[in-house]
Amino acid sequence: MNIEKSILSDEDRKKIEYLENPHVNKLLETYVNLLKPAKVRVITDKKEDIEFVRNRAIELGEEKKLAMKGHTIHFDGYNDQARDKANTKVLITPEMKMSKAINTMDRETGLKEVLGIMDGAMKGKEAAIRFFSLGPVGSKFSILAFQITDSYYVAHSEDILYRTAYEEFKHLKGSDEFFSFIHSAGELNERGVTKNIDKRRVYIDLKGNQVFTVNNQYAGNSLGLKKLALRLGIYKANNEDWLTEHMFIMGAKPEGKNRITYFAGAFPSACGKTSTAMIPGQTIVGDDIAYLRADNGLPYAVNIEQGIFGIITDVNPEDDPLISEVLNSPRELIFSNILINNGVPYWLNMGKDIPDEGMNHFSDNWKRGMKDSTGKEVEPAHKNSRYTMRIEELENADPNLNNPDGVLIEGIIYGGRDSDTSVPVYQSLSWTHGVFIGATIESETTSATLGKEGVRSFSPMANMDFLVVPLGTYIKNHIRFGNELDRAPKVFATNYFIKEHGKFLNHKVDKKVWLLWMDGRVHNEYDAIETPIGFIPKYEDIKNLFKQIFGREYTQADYNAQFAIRVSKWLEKMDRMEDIYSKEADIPQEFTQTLKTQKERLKEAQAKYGKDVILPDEFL
Ligand code: SPV
Ligand code: MN
Repeated sequence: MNIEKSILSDEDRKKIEYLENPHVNKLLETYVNLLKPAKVRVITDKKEDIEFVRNRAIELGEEKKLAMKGHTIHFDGYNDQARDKANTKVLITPEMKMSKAINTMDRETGLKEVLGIMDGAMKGKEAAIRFFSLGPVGSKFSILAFQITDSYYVAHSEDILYRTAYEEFKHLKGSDEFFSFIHSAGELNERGVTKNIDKRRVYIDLKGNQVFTVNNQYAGNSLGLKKLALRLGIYKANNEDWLTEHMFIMGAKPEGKNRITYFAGAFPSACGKTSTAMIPGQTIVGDDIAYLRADNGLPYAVNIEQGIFGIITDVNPEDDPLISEVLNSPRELIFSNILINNGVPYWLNMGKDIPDEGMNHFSDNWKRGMKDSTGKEVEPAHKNSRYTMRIEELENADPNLNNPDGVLIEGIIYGGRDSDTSVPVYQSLSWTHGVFIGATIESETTSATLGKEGVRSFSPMANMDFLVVPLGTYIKNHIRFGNELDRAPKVFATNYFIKEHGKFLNHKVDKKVWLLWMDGRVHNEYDAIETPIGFIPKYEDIKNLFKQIFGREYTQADYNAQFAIRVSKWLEKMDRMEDIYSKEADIPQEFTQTLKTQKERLKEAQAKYGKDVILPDEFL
């Protein structure tokens, strides 16, 4: 390896040579010489190496210790608080087809641009070389990942979120079967945050199985293994015969029944995904990304992560008791972009008064009323502020979290945010209808984001931001995956956000009832009512579940308001979908047909009952 001794010490060089992998050598040599760090540290699986990373993040000022043992705070730049969709591009060659909605760029042009920006980006900085496994170590599901970063916050976060796998690279026996991620936060300002945000780029090179990301720190942009690996995984899975999904995995464990039933679920950001994966009394395998494979005719899944990068806004002891417990006790935990006052963390809607000053993502001396350069008042914490923790820290961590065989998936849940159309929970009429439900997920913007409220954004399988294959290919592969199984998972949809007169019709905790109904459906314990949109629960079953779980009275009026089929609203949704999908090439015929028949069923019901809102029991 042609890297100077002053940059790569003999000891670190030996760690690389031990792997006997010419592809690793080449990557290291190429990108160290391009990025020009002052020093390179090779991090193995050894405790002392991991500890070095943790300490280095603090020594370099990327994280600060908080009052509670093990807790640290990291700030991203004021304009680097979420995924940068505009500058995230999929690099393609002329023969590669993509949907129009996917942000693409010619591969050669993109590589030239991003490598140009990366030239010398690590000057004066220290780079960490990391080796991880996406999925349990040694599992047939898993894919290895190589990372170069000059952010020790990134390297530290990845230790919490992923399984370290330096030794696994040795087992590759020289092959190039791994993903690689090259990241630099670029030049930093006096607050230690990325200075050249205008040169922020996230370029996904599908052909090269690699991602280049520069001038950013926010984890959704910077952590190779999270949303960057998700894209490479989607590409690989869709060219093979399995699925890479933006899904949590959780185990449903109804009281008094000696069983566990695993569900995987896809929800767009801020639609209750983590809180579904964390429903009290159940177990969690993962909250963000899953690989699904068929084995002997049955679908199994692993969490590619071992930690949670969760939204902290709205987390409070009443609604999220398990997460709150972790956030309020000593352990290794990174907070990001919240308010710090006297070493104590504060975030939005935490169920406690927030001080009027402190250190936050805007300033070391933030005071209430401060305005940013656009005149907008700066909130104490960012709405997308987060915590980074290990799943095994949670008391509801599932025992199969690291099982290399994965868990058997018996149910799939699609979530959305919809104030006026869908019901709290329903089940698809078939696997293909389930794929249709997933492929028509929408989420509404809320008052908490800029712009108009209630604008619906479309995200098939909550994966729109990450799709790197044409939508038609993706849907076709989904339909095939289930059809080839001996027992496909039952497919459900949830909506926690239905409103009447501007008020939510459900409490946050009600999702437990919907989950246990789905669990019962998987085990054929409940009858259901067939409606044009799918199967909905019967009043008695839901009433009993509310009584059993919360000791709460659930009235027929509650049920009618929540489970009425709002036909014209559904037809509007079908029109929106028709509009979107008519612009896509190669949509499978089964999908188009499902859309057509769903529309027909809705119209027939409208004609038969002569009204727009049909109460559930009318379908009996
Ligand atoms: C999401 O937005 O879906 C997340 C957080 O899980 S991020 O890492 O930004 O993608
Ligand atoms: Mn996510």
